[in-house]
Amino acid sequence: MGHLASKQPEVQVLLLGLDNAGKSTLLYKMKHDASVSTVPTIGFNVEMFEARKNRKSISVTMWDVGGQARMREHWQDFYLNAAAVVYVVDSADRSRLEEARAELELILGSELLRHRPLILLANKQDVSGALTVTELKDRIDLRRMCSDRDWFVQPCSASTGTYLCQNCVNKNWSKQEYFWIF
Ligand SMILES: Nc1nc2c(ncn2[C@@H]2O[C@H](COP(=O)(O)OP(=O)(O)O)[C@@H](O)[C@H]2O)c(=O)[nH]1
Ligand SMILES: [Mg+2]
Repeated sequence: MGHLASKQPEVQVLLLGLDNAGKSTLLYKMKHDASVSTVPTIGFNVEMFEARKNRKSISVTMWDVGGQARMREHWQDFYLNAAAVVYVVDSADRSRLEEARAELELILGSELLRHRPLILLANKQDVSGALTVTELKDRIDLRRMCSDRDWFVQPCSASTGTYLCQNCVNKNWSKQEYFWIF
């Protein structure tokens, strides 16, 4: 087998969401299966890791772009090469849900992201009182927003790794499956 045959497909994924949603925590959990203390992201973090699609390895480059208001104007710079968008919501912060919804609507309105699939991560499910997936779907009308793209909503906890990591206690949803959508 030559080197060409072993060249893996590569995809770029954008990790977006308001500041404090849990994007950086998620990125490092996915990369290292470790809980890392994060500081608010200035600029961006980027990590590559292996995932599987249809039993084939793919190389995923995940961009975690700082979520603070002044960073959001730069999100568009990352849109062009994105195969999919992962939008992280802090399900425990009801006070910012409308802000998160409005920001998502803006993102999905971008021509550059037309037809790109969306995974909405209902993060912080370990916090008691967090909105459930059903409640989130009610509040964020994804069916309307995503009429021209594939989408799904996935509950998770970036801190505990629930539904994210292969070695986590609850591994109904492994890292491999996470990327079926591409
Ligand atoms: N309880 C809980 N806290 C989380 C979770 N994910 C992130 N956090 C915390 O939320 C805060 C913001 O996380 P961070 O990853 O920096 O958010 P970012 O601004 O979106 O990158 C940090 O204190 C994290 O420890 C989670 O699933 N559960
Ligand atoms: Mg961050």
